[in-house]
Amino acid sequence: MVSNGSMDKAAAIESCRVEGGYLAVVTSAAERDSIRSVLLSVDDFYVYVDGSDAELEGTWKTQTGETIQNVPFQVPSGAMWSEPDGGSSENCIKMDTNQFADIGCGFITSGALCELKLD
Ligand SMILES: [Ca+2]
Ligand SMILES: [Ca+2]
Repeated sequence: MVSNGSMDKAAAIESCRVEGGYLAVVTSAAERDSIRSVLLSVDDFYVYVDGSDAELEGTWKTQTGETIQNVPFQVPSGAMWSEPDGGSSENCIKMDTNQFADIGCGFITSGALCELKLD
């Protein structure tokens, strides 16, 4: 589900917790694309997902400290740049309608992509 509202990474984590879940981890291009196809109808779809490489640049980890082997970074077709491109200044991950990219953790997005606990 998407928790809507202007939020930085810390607020995104908190909003998922309040909803009874946690920031979603996306681990393949197929998962990314299927989530996106469902969420294209959400206004201003531009959300944080889980992942941080603050500890070791280029190694992405979840909130719980597990390494994400395959972060499905993506740029718009025809783009003149690649992602991730932010080095140590961009240690969080956002997903929007045509990108999956590293961004600064203080960047204000329109929401958070949450996974709800099924218990
Ligand atoms: Ca980084
Ligand atoms: Ca970037």
